[in-house]
Amino acid sequence: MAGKDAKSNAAKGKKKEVKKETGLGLSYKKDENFGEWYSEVVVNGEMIEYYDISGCYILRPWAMSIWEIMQTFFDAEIKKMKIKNCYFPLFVSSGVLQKEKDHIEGFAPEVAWVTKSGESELEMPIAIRPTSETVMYPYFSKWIRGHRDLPLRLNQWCNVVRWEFSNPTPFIRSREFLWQEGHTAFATKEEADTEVLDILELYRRIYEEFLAVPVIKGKKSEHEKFAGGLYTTTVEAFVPNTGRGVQGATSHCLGQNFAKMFEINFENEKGEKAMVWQNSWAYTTRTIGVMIMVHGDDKGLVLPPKVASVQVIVIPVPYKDADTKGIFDACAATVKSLNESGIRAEADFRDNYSPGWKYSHWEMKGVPLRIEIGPKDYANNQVRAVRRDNATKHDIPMADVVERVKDMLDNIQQSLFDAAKEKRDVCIEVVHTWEEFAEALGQKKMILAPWCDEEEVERDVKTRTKGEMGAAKSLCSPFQQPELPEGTLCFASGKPAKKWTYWGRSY
Ligand code: 87F
Repeated sequence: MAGKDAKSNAAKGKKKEVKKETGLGLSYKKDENFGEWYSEVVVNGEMIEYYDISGCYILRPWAMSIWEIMQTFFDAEIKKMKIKNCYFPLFVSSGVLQKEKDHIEGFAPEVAWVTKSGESELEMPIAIRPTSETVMYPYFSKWIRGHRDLPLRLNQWCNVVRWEFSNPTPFIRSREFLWQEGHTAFATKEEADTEVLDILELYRRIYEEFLAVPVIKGKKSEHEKFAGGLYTTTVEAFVPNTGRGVQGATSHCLGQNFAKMFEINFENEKGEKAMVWQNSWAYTTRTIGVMIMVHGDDKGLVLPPKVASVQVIVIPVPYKDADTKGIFDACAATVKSLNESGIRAEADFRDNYSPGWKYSHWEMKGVPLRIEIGPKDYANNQVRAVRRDNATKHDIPMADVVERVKDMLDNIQQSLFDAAKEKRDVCIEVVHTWEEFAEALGQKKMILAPWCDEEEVERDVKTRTKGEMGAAKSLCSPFQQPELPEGTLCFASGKPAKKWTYWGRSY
């Protein structure tokens, strides 16, 4: 594609001095071929580079900077909660990994093993952590003796490997990914319950306040919860283009299952032996994929200001006889005053690209706000600001730049969230019967239905909806339950309904 466009520009004899005058546009449209659009946007937006191992991706600085901004927020918040960071090894012995049979059973095919060093076989294969329950909990058992050792609240920022076989997607489903995993132990269930929700609220804030993606907080069904735990809470996002729900992050109460297995006991205040109550919780680089899918458009990425490493790109627009030096100095001064007031701004002074090329380039990368300074702006002591989210143009007096840019960035952040919420909300369909459910599923909806909450019925829903697009499953029972009038029946079984639950296809 690049070659073709370069040639056509050369043929027109345009801008010979400008290198790489390549077509920057995307070849796929979000609404026409979402899958190809996504692959193209993550690469052209310089988030991802594909790698020669399927399901593994290079996270380029543009993606990593988003991860780091969320990490800085979350890390500070959990430190306020007295949670401490640690680091456990990447490798797990098979004995330790398989100690908790129930937990590992369904996941076993996804575990990657190291079997050789150089040419020699290892005496025992060593697993690469897919999660660290079994890695950490033997040491919880060792470190927890009495009630004064509790709570024990640890977190680690690391990578994990799950050798997935279903279609890999950058950020959304990759064989190696980054996450934080929190693992905590308490003397009482009440403390554990409280933490589960405190962490879930931080996950909601990451999605809603940082990524501008609306999520639904709720509880997973028995079928969808983490099998090793007592209950699982989740923040569920939705991708309107594909009509799929996506588990945004999870916060589990593990109850005492692992404490039993790993003998994590303590002497309580009465001098009796007791078992700890545990939680585990994680969010991953999937967050970034959800944000891209929700906000991206036909011009590329659209980054919410709060996670954009460059919030404002300043582009000089020199013109033949104009005062080029004056324009460049005005750009530098604008960046300086924005930076001094805490706004992440940069100027693109490269002389081998045209202003038009730069506009497309930074649009592709999703920078929330572009500031152009041309001869007329310079003469009038003003700048032109162009919003990435809605392409509106605003002429701003130089003296007001900082204040106005701040307002605009806040406004963009809010507009992105509002637009995403509106788009998601029109995809939510309330149904009461199987016919309505099947119809809504066909229309790629996220479905809210009264449910009897029986595992058998969920399995049945899965079987009845199997097909090319994948089966429907329960996403979560929202904490905010609409009223459920007496006598309401389950959409799938016709038995008395116990709760409202979201259903749909999912990632
Ligand atoms: C894949 C292979 C082996 C998910 C796996 O959600 C084990 C597992 O235990 C596995 N895939 N899980 C569940 C992970 C549960 C839990 N771990 C800590 C979390 C949050 C962080």
